[in-house]
Amino acid sequence: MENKKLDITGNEENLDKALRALEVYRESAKKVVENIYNSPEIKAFQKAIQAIRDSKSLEDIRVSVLGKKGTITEMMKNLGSLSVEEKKEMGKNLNILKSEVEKVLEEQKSVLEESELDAKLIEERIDVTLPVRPENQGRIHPVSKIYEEVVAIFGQMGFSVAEGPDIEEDFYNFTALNIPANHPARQMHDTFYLPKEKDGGKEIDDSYVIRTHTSPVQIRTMEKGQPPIRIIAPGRTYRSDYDATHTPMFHQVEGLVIDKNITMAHLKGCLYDFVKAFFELDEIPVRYRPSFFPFTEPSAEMDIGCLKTKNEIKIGGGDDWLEILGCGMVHPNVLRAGGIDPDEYQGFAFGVGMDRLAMLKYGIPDLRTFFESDVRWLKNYGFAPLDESSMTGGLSNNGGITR
Ligand code: 2U9
Repeated sequence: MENKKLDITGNEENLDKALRALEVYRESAKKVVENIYNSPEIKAFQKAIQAIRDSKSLEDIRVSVLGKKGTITEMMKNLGSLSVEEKKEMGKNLNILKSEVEKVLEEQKSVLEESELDAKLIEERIDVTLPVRPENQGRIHPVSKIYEEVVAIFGQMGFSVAEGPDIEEDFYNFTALNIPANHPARQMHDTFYLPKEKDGGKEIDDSYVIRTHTSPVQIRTMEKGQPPIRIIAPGRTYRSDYDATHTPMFHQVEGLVIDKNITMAHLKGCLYDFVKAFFELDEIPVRYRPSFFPFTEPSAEMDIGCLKTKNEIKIGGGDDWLEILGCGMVHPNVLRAGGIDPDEYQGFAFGVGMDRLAMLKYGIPDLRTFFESDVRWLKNYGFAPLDESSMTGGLSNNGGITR
């Protein structure tokens, strides 16, 4: 084919010539392609390639033909030794050969990829009929269970849940609760005091404690708004004590109801309903014994009837009594500290240890084991995560039997 630069800027004749030359070029190029494509060598190559069954061998062949030292690459390198005309002709043909070879290799590559994928899909097929492998499921801690139950019971009675900080100011933990400085109750609480802060070497007067009860939450609630108030304050509390029934961190739930004309009859009705719902019994004998707390006046302790045998306590019947909680009418000083006028409003309050409730309801003998983080213990005493406590759907889900 001619290698003249085509002049298409001249007359019609030149343009005609150029178009014809282009046509001739196309025809000859097509022939070369057809020739190569139909050549026995390419056909044999294609056949050999189609017989290859794995990608690795195919890649080896690609490298041996088209790689840096591959056959075609070497042939391309050798073009330098040919004359200009030969080089042009050979170069063109080699390019066509190269792209044909590439095409054959590519086609086989996708054939192999597809069949390898099919094989993989068959091999890795999921057998949906296999039984599920047992999984290590988490368990709900008995205290969390009690927490949920208590919230469900008081929630149905119209109480809201109030929360507050674990680190408390002395005022909220003691003073506002009618426990002034040097009051013996401060010692009774075995308080953890936080180190006093210093300002330029001078000790700051405010002292902080980790709360010894959740009562500061109620003071904070009273400060925020006027009655009616109907809240429970569940949460962690801290006292320096350690034996089978005491741990330095334990859980309390306290309740507070303040409104006009609230009496001890409301207290009794509310707590009676609570113990019946909590122990999932229709009737429980109860009694109130006079007691003393600085924040309530009068104060009482509530006992429930039970039967104590050698190994267990059966709640709800028998001649024995079990102390379950403390309660009383909120002391006028406490109402005043919370910004509420005791001549206008009265209230009742109660406090109960949630860990103790868990020990009683679920028969767990030693409180210390609650906080040892032993998964074997949790497996035995814990609850299934989806057994939600509710007043309608079952509180403890079969009295704790479905552990
Ligand atoms: C305010 C006013 C009054 C909360 C109360 C008790 C009685 C009580 C103990 C039970 C077992 C603590 O966990 S325990 O050791 N609590 O006996 N608690 S009355 O009285 C309040 C609280 C807040 C503003």
